Amino acid sequence: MNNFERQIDIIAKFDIDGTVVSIDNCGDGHINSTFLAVTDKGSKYLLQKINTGVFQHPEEVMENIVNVTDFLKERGEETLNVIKSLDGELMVWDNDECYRVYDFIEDAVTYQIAEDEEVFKNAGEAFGNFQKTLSDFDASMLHEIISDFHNTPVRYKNFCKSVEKNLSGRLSYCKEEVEFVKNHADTYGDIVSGIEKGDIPLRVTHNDTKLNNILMDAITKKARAVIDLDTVMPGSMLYDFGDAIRFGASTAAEDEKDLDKVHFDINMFRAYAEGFCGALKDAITEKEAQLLPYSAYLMTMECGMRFLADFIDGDKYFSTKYPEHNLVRCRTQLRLAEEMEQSINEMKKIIDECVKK
Ligand code: ADP
Ligand code: GN1
Ligand code: MG
Repeated sequence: MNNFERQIDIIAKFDIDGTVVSIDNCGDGHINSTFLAVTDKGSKYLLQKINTGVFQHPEEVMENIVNVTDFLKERGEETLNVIKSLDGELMVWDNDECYRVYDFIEDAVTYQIAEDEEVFKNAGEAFGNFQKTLSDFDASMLHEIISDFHNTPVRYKNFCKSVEKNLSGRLSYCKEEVEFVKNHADTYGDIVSGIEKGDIPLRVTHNDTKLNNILMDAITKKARAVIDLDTVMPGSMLYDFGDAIRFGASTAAEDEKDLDKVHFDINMFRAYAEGFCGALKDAITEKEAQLLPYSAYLMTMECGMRFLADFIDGDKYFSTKYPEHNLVRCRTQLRLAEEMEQSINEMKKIIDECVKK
């Protein structure tokens, strides 16, 4: 049986309208395998093979998603719609592979790069509203999907272990990058220690706020739905802000090879901050406001060290298209983090203006 036949077989186990006539790759995520399926009745579905290496308890992921999306639907938000299997299950296993199906959200686009400030400001508003809406959601209902997901000191410890083990033998190709990450080791602790001390509140957060995790209306450029809800967990608003900036306030793609093209764009930072802080203004504490600029730097460093650790481990976590892909991604992140460090005061001024408005 080829892949296509296999997927047709799998999606037929879900409660869909009609018989699938075509299946194509879809989207550009680094974790799951995503396909668009169309039936003979013209209905479109999103079939996803859940990465069970990353999500070791997919049933918990699906429970979180159903609870969160039910809550969002009750509040009138457009969101993912889970299609159950004919047996009423949230996912279907095929040997060791685990699949789920969503309605395909039509007439929407995802951006791999923030094309203009308006798009990015709208994204900031959407992620801000997402968090604001979920402030009434009972966090105790959520499973912790990946522990220490944004615990940067723990990420750094794991990074050091990867360097020590050098499983892929690739260490000699990335000495400079490893040095850069190690030289910044004393800058990784401020969010985690703030949470531990009770200075930074835990909220229900998305935790993976890159721009291609929002579906946007192709014509109006307004956000339609926040997607990729696998990592919705208790976290800090600083994670959601910083992670979005690391991806969207860059002048180039996350995997741009020519570093001369990669810069931190302060105007994009302002646009996102206006959208995000505008939506959350009344909720942002003084401490959070103070750390928003740093969160951009920290989430960027963290992602850089994750890409680098994965390169050294031999590409076990993120999907890659060529052998140096994770190293190329790491380099853009380190470049951006370096520029963000230099722009901290400028970022602070912008945040001050945004939270005062
Ligand atoms: P990953 O975890 O691998 O990033 P995502 O859930 O983000 O996977 O999906 C990958 C891409 O598939 C998204 O960036 C988006 O372009 C597309 N996509 C995901 N869900 C839907 C949906 N329900 N409707 C339309 N497109 C979707
Ligand atoms: C992954 O799933 P995706 O591609 O939206 C990763 C994020 C990283 C991002 C880097 C569950 O996001 O944490 O920031 O890649 N998701 C997971 O692009 O690890
Ligand atoms: Mg995604």
